[in-house]
Amino acid sequence: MRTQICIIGGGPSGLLLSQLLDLQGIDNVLLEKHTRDYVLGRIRAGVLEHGFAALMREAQCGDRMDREGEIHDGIEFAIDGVRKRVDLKALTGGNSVIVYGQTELTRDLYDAREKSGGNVIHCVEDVQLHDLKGASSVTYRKDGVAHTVECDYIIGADGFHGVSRKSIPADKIKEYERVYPFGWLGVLSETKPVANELIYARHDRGFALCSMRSQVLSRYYIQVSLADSVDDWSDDAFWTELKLRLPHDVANALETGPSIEKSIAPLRSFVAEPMRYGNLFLAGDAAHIVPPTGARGLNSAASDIYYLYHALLDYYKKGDDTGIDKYSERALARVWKGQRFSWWMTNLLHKFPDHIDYDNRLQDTELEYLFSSENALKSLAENYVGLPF
Ligand code: RFL
Ligand code: PHB
Repeated sequence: MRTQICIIGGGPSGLLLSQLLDLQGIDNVLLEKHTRDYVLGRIRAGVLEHGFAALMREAQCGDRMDREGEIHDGIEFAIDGVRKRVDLKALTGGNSVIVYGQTELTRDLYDAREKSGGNVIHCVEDVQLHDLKGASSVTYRKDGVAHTVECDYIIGADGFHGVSRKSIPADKIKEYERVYPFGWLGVLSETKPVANELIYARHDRGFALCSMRSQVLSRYYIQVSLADSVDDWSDDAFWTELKLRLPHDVANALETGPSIEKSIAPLRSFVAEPMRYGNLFLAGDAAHIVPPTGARGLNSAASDIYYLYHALLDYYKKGDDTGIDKYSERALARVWKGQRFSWWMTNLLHKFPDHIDYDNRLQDTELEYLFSSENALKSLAENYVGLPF
């Protein structure tokens, strides 16, 4: 089979690019390792930047997001039991975020690809990338049969554990990594969210987050030890610990119920650069990971797709390869800003097991400064709603 672009990975990055290119008549094939149901079963991000939402609309996939997603003009911090609101809209001169689950967004993208007859191939095995600096191709097996896709460019959108990044020679890529000494235990429950806006809680027992997917679906997280497993946490134990970390009025108002999903995610910061090798372009989690505290991961993936889409459009429509040559540099400039913000939010709000008293006092001071300075709050807000592409 021959195509212009072979996309590896059917997560939000790969699907969004596939849809955007297809609308411009740029031929592409998307290879996904798992079934659609498996991909949709992964409960992940919930907060979309306004720029990402605009890209979803451009991909003609924004209708349900605009109908069912909730616009949030602010977030709350709870510092040792005291609630403080960050007015994102006022601080950024009018920008907000949309709370709409990654699951729903991915479902919309799959539906759109299906509707326009997109070539999305699931359950591929043994994906291999060939001749990245020449006549490139991708081989895979499906149902025991070997296939080859010949293409101009390959997009590695296959997440952190994918094959694309690993296909780049080790001496041509530099990896930066920080692993945090704790994880997040997340619970999804069919309960009414405890507040109208997200609450990021800093507490001596550890960080907690109250988030949501809709008015009848809540998402909560607590910081846990890396030694913990999901089996160590019954639903009762989770709710009890969450309440201990929240302000009294929030804890009293919390509606609890059976968890319908419960998982532990380790926290990691990671960047691989450059994001291009020959005809291979990395995008999204394949090239970078952030701890979820700043709600940047999916949004950083979306900004890669924005740069990549425009680069490919210029190349195929105008014969201009500037965007292609500049992709890695442009994408990384924004990726690193997302890294900085996520690292900062993580340091600001978590209990670090290895922190000495000095570090803890600095954390207190950072929070005091943040809520005493409009400029500091503006910086937080402009990063949270998303820096311009
Ligand atoms: P994905 O979603 O990992 O998709 C990659 C796809 O590639 C497939 N794949 C392969 N396909 C073919 N061949 C192979 N060899 C393959 N290997 C892998 C996989 O099956 C998969 O379908 O990467 P993508 O598309 O770049 O999307 C990135 C986002 O998923 C991720 O950044 C966010 O979920 C991160 N994240 C958050 N981001 C936000 O912007 N806001 C948030 O509020 C937010 N919350 C979160 C998060 C991530 C979390 N976890 C679990 C890591 C909360 C959590 C708990
Ligand atoms: C979520 O709802 O899953 C979520 C929201 C905000 C974050 C991280 C995760 O910062």
